[in-house]
Amino acid sequence: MEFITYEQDGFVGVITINRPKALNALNSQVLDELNETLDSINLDNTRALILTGAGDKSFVAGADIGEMSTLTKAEGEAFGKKGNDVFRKLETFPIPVIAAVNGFALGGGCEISMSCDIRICSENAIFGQPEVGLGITPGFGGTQRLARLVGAGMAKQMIYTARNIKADEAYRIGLVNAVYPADELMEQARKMAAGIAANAPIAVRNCKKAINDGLQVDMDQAIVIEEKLFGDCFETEDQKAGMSNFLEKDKEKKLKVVPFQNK
Ligand code: DAK
Repeated sequence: MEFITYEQDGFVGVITINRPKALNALNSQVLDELNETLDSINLDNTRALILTGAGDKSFVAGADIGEMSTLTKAEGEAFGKKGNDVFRKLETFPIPVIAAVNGFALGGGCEISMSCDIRICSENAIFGQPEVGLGITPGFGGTQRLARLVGAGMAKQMIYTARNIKADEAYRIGLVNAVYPADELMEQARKMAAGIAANAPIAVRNCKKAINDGLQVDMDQAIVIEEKLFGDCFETEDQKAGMSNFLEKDKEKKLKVVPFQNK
């Protein structure tokens, strides 16, 4: 792979978009490699992912404007589908994905971070949806995910004005969960990922699915989704070990080492 690196650190996988000369902009090759990387992850020994960008200036500065500038309508649609498919794969990936946003997250960069479950960023991070200035709409889910995350009013302001916001404002409006000094960001991301990975893997996966699927439907249907995924946890090694550890007051025995069990 030329533009994506993958590193496995215990139960945590770190994906780095590595095209720093173009501020990690997303061209077709980056999207293809990201897709392949996600497909190749061994879900039996990986419980959380971190997505970040190479270098200290940019997470992802958007879709590649050079590549897009010459696209025909049909090619534009194909490029959009490629991006949307990868972003949706990230969003519905069975395990949690943390975006460690280390600088610019513009256009497709902001959008890819919003396909992740959790966003944390460095103090120099800049978020924005500049597309209307380029004559296009946010096309990798920006109009949909931003409004769901920060509310329609704030999303509309950001998208219509194409104004970028700094890390502290992103934190204030709930776009990111936390802001760290740049040199602490990855350590904090790894710490959070390790904390997730230390919990019962089936339960964590089912929580992700319950939240994602439940948000698409009304509350009556959402509760049914939750009940099913709650029920699915029973009779698993995780559930048996987790509850018996509590009942036996065995603080040393951690369910955290139970390997992922396919039911
Ligand atoms: N694409 C391609 N190259 C980029 C790039 C980008 N988005 N952003 C930066 N680069 C390249 C620059 O061209 C420059 O390359 P060289 O000239 O060195 O070869 C290098 O990265 C360094 O950038 P700068 O020299 O500009 O660095 P500065 O520090 O001066 O400025 C900047 C940093 C991030 C403010 C600036 O680079 C910038 O404004 N970049 C563009 C940001 C942007 O507008 N991003 C949004 C792109 S639009 C679709 C779905 C989705 C999308 C499209 C279609 N469909 C459904 C069809 C998504 C659209 C977008 O993301």
